[in-house]
Amino acid sequence: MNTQRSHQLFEKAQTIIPGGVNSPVRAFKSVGGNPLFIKSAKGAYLYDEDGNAFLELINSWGPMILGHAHPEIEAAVQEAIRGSFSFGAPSAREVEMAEMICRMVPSVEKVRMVNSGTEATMAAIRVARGYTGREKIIKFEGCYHGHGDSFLIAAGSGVATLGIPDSPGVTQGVANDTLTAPFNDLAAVQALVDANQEKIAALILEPVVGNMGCVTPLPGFLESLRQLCTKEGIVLIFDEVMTGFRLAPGGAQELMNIQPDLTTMGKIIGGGMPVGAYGGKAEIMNMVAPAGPVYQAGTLSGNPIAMSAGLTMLRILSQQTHVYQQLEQSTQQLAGGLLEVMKDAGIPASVNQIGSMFTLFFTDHQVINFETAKKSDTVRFGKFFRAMLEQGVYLAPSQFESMFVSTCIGKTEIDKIVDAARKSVKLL
Ligand code: HOZ
Repeated sequence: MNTQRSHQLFEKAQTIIPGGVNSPVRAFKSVGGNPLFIKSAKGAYLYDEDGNAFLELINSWGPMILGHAHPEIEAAVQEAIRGSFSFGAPSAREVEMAEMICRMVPSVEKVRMVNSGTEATMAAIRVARGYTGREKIIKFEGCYHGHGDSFLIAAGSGVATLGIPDSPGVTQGVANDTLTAPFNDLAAVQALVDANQEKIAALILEPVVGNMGCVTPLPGFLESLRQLCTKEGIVLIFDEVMTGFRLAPGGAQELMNIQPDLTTMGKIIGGGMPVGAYGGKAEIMNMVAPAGPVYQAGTLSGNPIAMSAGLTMLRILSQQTHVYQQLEQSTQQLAGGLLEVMKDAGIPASVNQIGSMFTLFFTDHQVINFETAKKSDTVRFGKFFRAMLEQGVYLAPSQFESMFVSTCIGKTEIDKIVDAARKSVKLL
């Protein structure tokens, strides 16, 4: 495969951008080789600067549920652009977006738009602290909630990929206020709560984790967390940046029938454009300025172009709910096909899959938390990643990320990916 132009761009980028990329996982550090520079994408395919085409399973880390450059979303953006790019003042589309989110997400009564999932989670814990008058938060090892200081303790995703334990630059005070427990371990959460009575403002988690690879909650885990938080006056925050609108129209909370107090959302509500939001019970959201004393603001929040893209995608998803069944079926087939390839080749592997999210772990242990995810053979994953790339399939460049399937992945694409895997395992 000719990657000369990508190679040149990476050489240059490293001299002027830290590590040559604007987000660490993209650097391919844990899988080896140099990152490809993407020129465009359409449907199920990415096209790089050298003209190579890749069937892809990242979908911008979630939002491209309908595939890249969906014609209706493209048209909505073009239409919006004619009315300028940013107002820094309220617009009707923001009201429409808030109505749409409140209608689709069961627990959200009021919502505030921001510009990324990171902003959403940072604001959500500030609001929870303001509401409860408490300072500590609980998060789970391997759950990633963006790069806010409080969340870089035992964070999954890029931090795990690069083997960075906890980031320098996070103060001891912040670290002291962040308590961590293993995912799916209720006893550990109970112990933290018992040891910190009346001190815990919020418990935040990805209800289905995407950032240590895809990890699902064990039966009863979310229900027990809900009960515990209600009993102890702790604000339960679901980070649905990846799962919101993807696992069901109302996200993981609809699928699993659990109502958090606050929900954080991200790129999906921008149809892939830079957007985030946090919302939940009106009583808690009324703490946010100017309704209440907790400050949070942003010139680009509710940006008209991003609102148009996101609204169009959410409208399609809320009207065509059959897509969720289609996504579930195609993802099951794809994940099942890949697992079979590994079994046939005698390679230890396991798959976690829910809706259109899945991870193929190179371990035969069941992966239920970060500890078990780390048992995966990451060197073998790297070889598999590179072999698949050579066959024209672009996987997430880390064992500790979820794959995201779009509606553009049908039988033909699944067969191609499974076939590429059959060829690739010969090189492992
Ligand atoms: N680790 C991020 C997703 N979980 C990667 C985002 C990016 O590189 O764009």
